[in-house]
Amino acid sequence: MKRYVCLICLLCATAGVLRAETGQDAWLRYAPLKNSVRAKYASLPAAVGVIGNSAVLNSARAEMIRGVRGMLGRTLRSENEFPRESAIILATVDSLKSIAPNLIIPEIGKEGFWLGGVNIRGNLCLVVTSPDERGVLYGVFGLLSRIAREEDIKLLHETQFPSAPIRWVDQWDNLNGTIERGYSGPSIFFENDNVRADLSRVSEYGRLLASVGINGCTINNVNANPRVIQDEFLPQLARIANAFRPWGVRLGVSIDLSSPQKIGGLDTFDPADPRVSEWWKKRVEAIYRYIPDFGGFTVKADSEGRLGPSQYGRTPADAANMLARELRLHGGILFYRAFVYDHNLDWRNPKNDRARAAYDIFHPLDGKFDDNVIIQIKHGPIDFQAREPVSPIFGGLQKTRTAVELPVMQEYTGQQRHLCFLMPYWKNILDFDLQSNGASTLVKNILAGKSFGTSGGGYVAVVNVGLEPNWLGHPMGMANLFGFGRLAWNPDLAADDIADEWTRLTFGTEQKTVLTISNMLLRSWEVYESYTGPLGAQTFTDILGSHFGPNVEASERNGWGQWHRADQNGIGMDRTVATGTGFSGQYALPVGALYESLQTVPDNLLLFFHHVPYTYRLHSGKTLIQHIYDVHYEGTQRAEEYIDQWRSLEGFVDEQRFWQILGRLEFQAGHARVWRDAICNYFQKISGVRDELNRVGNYPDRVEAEGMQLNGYTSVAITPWENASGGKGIDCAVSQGCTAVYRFDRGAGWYDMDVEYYDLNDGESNFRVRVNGQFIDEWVANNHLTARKPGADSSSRRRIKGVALRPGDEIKIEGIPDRDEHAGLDFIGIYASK
Ligand code: GCW
Repeated sequence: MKRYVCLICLLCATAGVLRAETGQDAWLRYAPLKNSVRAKYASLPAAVGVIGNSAVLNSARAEMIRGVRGMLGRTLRSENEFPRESAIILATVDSLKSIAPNLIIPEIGKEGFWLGGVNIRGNLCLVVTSPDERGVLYGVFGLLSRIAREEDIKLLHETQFPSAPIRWVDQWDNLNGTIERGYSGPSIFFENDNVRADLSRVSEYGRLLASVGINGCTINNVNANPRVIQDEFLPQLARIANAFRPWGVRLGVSIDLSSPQKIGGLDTFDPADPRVSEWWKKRVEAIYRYIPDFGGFTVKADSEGRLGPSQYGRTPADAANMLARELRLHGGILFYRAFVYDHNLDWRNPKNDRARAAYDIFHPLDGKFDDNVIIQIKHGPIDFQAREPVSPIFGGLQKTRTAVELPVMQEYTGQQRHLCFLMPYWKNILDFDLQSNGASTLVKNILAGKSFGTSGGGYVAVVNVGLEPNWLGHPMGMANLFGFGRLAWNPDLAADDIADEWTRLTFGTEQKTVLTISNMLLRSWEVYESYTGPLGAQTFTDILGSHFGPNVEASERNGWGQWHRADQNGIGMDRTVATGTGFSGQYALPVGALYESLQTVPDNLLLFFHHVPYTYRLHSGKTLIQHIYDVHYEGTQRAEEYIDQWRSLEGFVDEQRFWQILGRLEFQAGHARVWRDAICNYFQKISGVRDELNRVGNYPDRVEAEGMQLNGYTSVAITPWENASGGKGIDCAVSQGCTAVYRFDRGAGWYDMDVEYYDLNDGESNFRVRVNGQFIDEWVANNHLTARKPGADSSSRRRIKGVALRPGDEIKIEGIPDRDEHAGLDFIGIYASK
């Protein structure tokens, strides 16, 4: 037996980079380097010396040892004293100077680091130093990343420091363990209204965050449960803070502004009432007794049903400052979200515009916020749409610290089911010049405090990792978390460089792997945009429900204000000053004028600013409607191409991640087609203008399920109609199962077959396909989608390749329902194999 175990060990060891990986290690795999590459690091010292003793420095040391052991197969000697040999030295600048007073160390910005080789007491040392302990830890990660990417470290002399002080992530976790807009399993923090007993994933998360320089995390939903700051909960919060502390990640919580009333026994939560501020003072003091380095509060108020200061005629500044004053005494920060708007807007009034809200409310308050208040602003004026202009309020707050809020969790960009690498988008935002005050004011410089001379704000991402081993469900989704951290650290990095770095760390340095994956990442945002919400139409998704599948009309005729105003004549919101809502006037003149004019507005934001007819000609020369058809077909085609691109990496990526990602890409390609057909059919019908290429509504290779010979299955109407091929699907309510039969009537040959089925969240139906009774394929509908009914949120594709068919063959689909999932089908597609 022992011999077999050893043999298995040996096999694992020699399998090298291709050992099975769950994705849990993300970009911190420290995979063994090839022998030929290891030689590059032969001169790396054999010892690591840490000057000082603290949780963060201990993490830095442990990480250094772990990384070198993983990549180079050597275990560094760990020294507590200053080593008497050549060593890697981890120390703050002050402690280093106490040992080597004559050492010349360059100026390093706060939380930054310097990596360099120096001679200390006659020994050549590799120094990782920083003004603060966090920076030492960041330096270690920086050094290890270089080794993992096989870069030279011989002549190191490198200083780095972060662009902005706020580099923070938010989690929208509920205390019951669910996560609002979380797509990767339950919370790593909470379960059953308490903090989880096992917080090992929390410290791992802290490590991932620290590795890209993130220094804070707000752990609970901005739609906050007041219990999170009650006395009995504080010891539990302290456990989370303890798990984060070794990684230099400060803990924050979201609070409910009405807590004094809800849990405090007061009859008010008016921020101007002294009893209210007294109540908060006591809460804050109690929190700091348990968590001396507590980071601060995040506030969502007067927004989507959350109560706020407007109830008492007070402003966000009144509420924010009242809290900030208490936090300030202990070094805490107050994040106040600018996501304040009326979700009961009258849609009949063409002058109403949700996009205006942040500027209208916050601009008049500029200069009134205390210095430890950060106004946290979603990047666009609406809500994480696939394309929006930069929110003008970044230019409208010149005496206030601001942070941009970015969606790592891809709420409106495919929810980690679709590949959508957001760095190219975020770069557009950060590099955008708002030209406030007639001078260059790039968003990244505003955030850094450089444009208007504030003490700097920064970056917040909504991440929503869950208990799934690979954190975000899609291993590729982690590129957005990595990229977020890298951009917050250095917004001058190019999207290509981030893609390249992430791919090397996550999948290895083989050129083919790096090129293939980087290419896929870099075009994925535009691909996603093209089949979901082109030309700045924001989104055509179901805004009233999942935010996942298409539903054009869900945006309209309700108070949410995510209108695109599509009607028989055209699409788009008129946000001009001349004839519309006046939103474009919230930008400084040169930018506002660019958007105001049909001549100069970029095509990709056309429908955000203007309502134009379907026959309107874009700068490209195409009509609006034909553009919509074409980009949906092109985008879907490109999503389809990901599959072969990814398949070309078989053998280059470990099997576990290879198959998992392939599964996601297959789903995406099928779902892109669902999107394409829904949007194109909807607009063809409403506009009355046919697709010049006659693709829309014309599917010669499809057999509608409702048109097959049904046994047990019944035909059901799908709503909205455009979300199913032919507007209908079939449903099996018979527990033993149902069948749908089709007699093949085309020429003999090899065919690929698609079965479009409905995968709901409450059941795992079974499907089988037979040709003339011969078993061909079988699968279980267990994609774990969130949908509760058949439609575009649940529509999934099973592709069966290489089926030999002859005229007259009987194709039979057998469906066996499970619980509330009724083995539903939309259609089968039969295509000549390529
Ligand atoms: O986009 C909306 C989301 C809500 C979210 C809200 C917000 C947490 O659909 O789920 O609430 O934004 O950002 O506050």
